[in-house]
Amino acid sequence: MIEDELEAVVRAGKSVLAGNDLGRWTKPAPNLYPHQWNWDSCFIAIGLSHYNFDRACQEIRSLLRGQWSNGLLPQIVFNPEGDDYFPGPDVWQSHRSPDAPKDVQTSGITQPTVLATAALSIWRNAPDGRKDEAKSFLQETLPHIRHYHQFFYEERNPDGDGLIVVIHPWESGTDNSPPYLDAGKRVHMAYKPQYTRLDTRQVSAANRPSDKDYDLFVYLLELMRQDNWDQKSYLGHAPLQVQDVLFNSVLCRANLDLAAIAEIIGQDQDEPREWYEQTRSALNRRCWDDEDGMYYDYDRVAGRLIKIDTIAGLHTLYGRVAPEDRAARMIEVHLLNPKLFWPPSGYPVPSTSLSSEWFNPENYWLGPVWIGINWMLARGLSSAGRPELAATLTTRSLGLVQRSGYREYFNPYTGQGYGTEDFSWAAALTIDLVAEMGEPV
Ligand code: 9WN
Repeated sequence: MIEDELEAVVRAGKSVLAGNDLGRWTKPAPNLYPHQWNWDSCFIAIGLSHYNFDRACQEIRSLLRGQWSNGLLPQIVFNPEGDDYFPGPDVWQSHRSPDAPKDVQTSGITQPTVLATAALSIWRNAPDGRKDEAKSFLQETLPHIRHYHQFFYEERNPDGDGLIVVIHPWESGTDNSPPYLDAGKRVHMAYKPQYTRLDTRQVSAANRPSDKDYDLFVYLLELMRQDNWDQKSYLGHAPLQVQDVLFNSVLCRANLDLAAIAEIIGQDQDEPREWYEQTRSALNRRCWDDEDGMYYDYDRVAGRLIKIDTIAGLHTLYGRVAPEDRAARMIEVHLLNPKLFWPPSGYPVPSTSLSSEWFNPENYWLGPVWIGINWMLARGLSSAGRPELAATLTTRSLGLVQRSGYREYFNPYTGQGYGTEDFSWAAALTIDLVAEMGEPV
């Protein structure tokens, strides 16, 4: 891309973020997602950190309003003025838990933890004259980040080995990704939940999770709600428990970033380093399949790996989980394979392998490309000593948004965009990718 084109992409990205800005935080999309989402806001803060230090800090402070007293940082902090989203606060009823905050309503589950990574970006990208303020920001946020990570190791670590369990597909951030639908098949639904979907009024049903998937999502929500969002009690009988490779890898990276934050402000780094080691080695022990040369999610209820090739396994690059030999094998055999994750004339990286029986190029997490995923994979490739591949993936991702705009997800063969328009994280992370190329933003 030439300089003018890069400039135009950045300008358009900033205008998407400004359009979705509600003053103190940013919604993920103009209409489809009217509340504040956890990992979306962290990605948004990373983009903002390049050109608006104050607003980036504010994005994170707003998100932290939703933190529970047990450390959980919820998937959604509800906007009292936001409607048209199902399930809303009346369905979640977070106030049933004594741990939930009193002054805001939230959902009762979390999302992949990008908080430490966002805070560290804010410090790194702070203008020279504002480094002291950035350091104070880290001092202010570190206890919250630590408490959030502690939540995982205390409440979601049922085997005590640091392999964190995800109990709801929405918690994974990759909602209808095939491992969740596969694990979902084993959930016995005692009744069919009654509800009305609102998402398919805005986006074609062909591009969204199916009604059957939504039955599973809502059933699991209602089941956990019956336990008043009590983690221990729910984990004792939760019918869906996935030790998700993406989720755990993102946590590994976040632990390293938390350690870096502790170092910057002169605090002890042992705890996050120890958490990182535990989760990294548990992933390598339990989730690596040596025959296939891939990491797979582990179904803790069924007691076995879910051998479906998705982007989850590739996130071990981002999390600095995969040792050199495994990383090299996974990159050659899976990532760069034109039949799996690198469509030769299309757009890498499809969320589910092109050869999987689950693959669908037009439906949500069953195949489309997501900018947030490519961003993590590009960072992962750089960490794995493959900067040239990271650069190629960045260029292809920029080509995608240039072709189709800031859509939510894209067809890996044609680049056609689907889902909402003006998707905030696509805009924010594109700005970050351009900045990482050394271009002004
Ligand atoms: C449920 C907001 C969120 C993202 C998720 C993405 C999608 C929500 C939905 O949108 O999920 O959390 O209603 O489908 O899957 O990753 O955070 O952008």
